[in-house]
Amino acid sequence: MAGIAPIIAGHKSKSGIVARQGELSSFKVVLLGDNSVGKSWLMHRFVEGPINKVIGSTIGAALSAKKVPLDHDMELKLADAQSYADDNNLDLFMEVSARTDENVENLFLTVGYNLWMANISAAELSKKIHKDSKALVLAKRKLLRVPDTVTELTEVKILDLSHNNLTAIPKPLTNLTTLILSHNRLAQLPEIVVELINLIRLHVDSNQLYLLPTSIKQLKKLQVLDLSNNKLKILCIEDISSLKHLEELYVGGNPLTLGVIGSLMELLAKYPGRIIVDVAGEH
Ligand SMILES: Nc1nc2c(ncn2[C@@H]2O[C@H](COP(=O)(O)OP(=O)(O)OP(=O)(O)O)[C@@H](O)[C@H]2O)c(=O)[nH]1
Ligand SMILES: [Mg+2]
Repeated sequence: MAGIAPIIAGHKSKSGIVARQGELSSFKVVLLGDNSVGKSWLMHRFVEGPINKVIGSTIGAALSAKKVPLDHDMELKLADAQSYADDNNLDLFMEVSARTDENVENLFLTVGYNLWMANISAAELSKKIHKDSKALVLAKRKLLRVPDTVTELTEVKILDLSHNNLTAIPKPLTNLTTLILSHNRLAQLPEIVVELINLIRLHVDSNQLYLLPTSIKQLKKLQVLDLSNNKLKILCIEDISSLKHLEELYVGGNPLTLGVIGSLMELLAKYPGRIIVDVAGEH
């Protein structure tokens, strides 16, 4: 399949008012891209559904075209498109097909949610804080970035950012006791996390972590550390054992070496009944 890579820009409605959940939010979206990459099809598929008519070229200016045969067929490989996106620091990369409807709604909703969140004020965001638990749940928002305004909400104790598309997080709140980053695209534990010295629970499961920084030992109050379903091959057992309050450690679903698993078992034997270590896969 040929790669279709429209660039999308947009802005919130003229009123400048950001809608609350359940209210309508309107964005103007502009699809930019080379000729015939599928911009019109994509928009049609999202707005009107299956494409059962011929959509002509969208011409905004005089245009002439000539077909030139290529020496060879060209196919854009997904990996090449991905590295183009990485090299150009594109926030959003996903394979989309207007023909098969793959990811079309996901693409537009991702853009919409992110535009909405990028413009949200601290006052608006603070209305989402759960009064009793002081929890702020921003899970499943298709977020590519955490709104900077989060850092102003110092009363938040529990921050749930799970099931987004985050590759990084901004300086979060030092008062946090629970941080849930599960199911994102983090390749490393954001450096900022080890500064959250009041953390008791840290969930970073189902990301792309390949290393746990040694500075994890700064989190002296940590009781629960969920690292399952990442890409960890090694774990510094010394760092783990220096977490004196650790009660639960989840490392299943990582390609841990046998040596590491052996050391974990030794750790368990050393502190019988204190730490539960789960090395089994998905849980
Ligand atoms: N296989 C496949 N073909 C597609 C898809 N989307 C578009 N096409 C093909 O690409 C052609 C061009 O799509 P358009 O949506 O008209 O492209 P455009 O980017 O709007 O082009 P201009 O308006 O000329 O700039 C269509 O006639 C389809 O044959 C897709 O998801 N899959
Ligand atoms: Mg068009």
